[in-house]
Amino acid sequence: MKILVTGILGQDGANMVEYLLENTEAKIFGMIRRTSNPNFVNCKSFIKNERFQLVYGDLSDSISLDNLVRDIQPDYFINFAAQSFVGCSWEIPLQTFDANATGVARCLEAIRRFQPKCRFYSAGSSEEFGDVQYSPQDITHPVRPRSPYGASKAAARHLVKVYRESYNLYAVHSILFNHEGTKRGEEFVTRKISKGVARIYHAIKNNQPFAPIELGNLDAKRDWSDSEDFVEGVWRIMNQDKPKDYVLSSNETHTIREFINKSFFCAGIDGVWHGSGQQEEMSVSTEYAIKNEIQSSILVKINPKFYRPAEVELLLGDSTPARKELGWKPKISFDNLVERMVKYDIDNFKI
Ligand code: F7E
Repeated sequence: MKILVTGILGQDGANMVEYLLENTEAKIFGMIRRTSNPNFVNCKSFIKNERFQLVYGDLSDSISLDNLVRDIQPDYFINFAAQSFVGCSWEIPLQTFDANATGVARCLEAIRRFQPKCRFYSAGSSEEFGDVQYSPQDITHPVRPRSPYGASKAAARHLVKVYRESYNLYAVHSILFNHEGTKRGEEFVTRKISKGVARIYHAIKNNQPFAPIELGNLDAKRDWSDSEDFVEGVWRIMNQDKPKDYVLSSNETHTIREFINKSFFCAGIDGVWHGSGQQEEMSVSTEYAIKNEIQSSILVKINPKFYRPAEVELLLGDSTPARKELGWKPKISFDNLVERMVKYDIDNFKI
């Protein structure tokens, strides 16, 4: 069995490769783009595995995708490559659309022309639901994106459906709600918080002053899971008798503020909130400051530059069908996820 995985330098692609090496006998081809300074930090566990091979390709280059599919003849093509940062998608809307939507069309075309038996997975996003009409959101929720990123993923979803129905391909575009972990990119809010908490934890331990974590909208609500649980769900979605799309989610929602509270709690730092709107701040409690001879007091403050031109205020998934029909269930709770991320960043802290 041969599996082509894209996006392997990122969180999901790397977790997918680890999962496949552990749970299948397949040979895995991991596609990367040519860049002058690639970062293999997420690939340490498998880069030298004899069942793993790095290959060059690019979602913006149909020749590379055609050649890979024609030469490898993969049984599965799992596409986790994307411009995945919503916040940046207003600044690079065309690149976002090219990678996330047209890129998926290029993958589908390569499969249609050179290996139509190949099963294709396109990573859908709860950002497609956007300005939500009801909660919890299931797979039938209307598409109402609020960002160029959300619009690009919605376009990919339509393309997958069109190719599946027109050419009888096994192509799925299942909706992933937010999913995080210790491989998460540092610009996403959860990792920004866990890394910031680790930085402050070490400053306090070494009696040093520290700068606060600067964040945007703390009221947004997200349905967070661990990416390691999701890659198992993706593999189940790819191995049904017939292609069908699902939602993967924790079925719980939490504000950014709750993620912050839990993170400082995990690090043993006692914080209190005060102020409101752009003046809202979290600082160390007076008792904690006295006991630990703290050099600085503000832990979190608002920086409006992290507000988005349009926000998705609430996401809450309903993954009941995936749980009932695929036997999938997330193993890592919200509390475990925060604990794992904060502990990992404290243990691996480097200045
Ligand atoms: O933002 C708020 C921000 O960038 C989460 C991607 O994997 O999940 C992810 O998209 C929330 C938003 O993720 C900061 O406004 C506040 O409401 O971590 P995020 P995201 O936009 O939800 C979906 C499902 C995907 O498909 C995406 O690829 O946090 N927020 N302050 C902030 N966000 C960031 N990044 N930085 C802040 O300082």
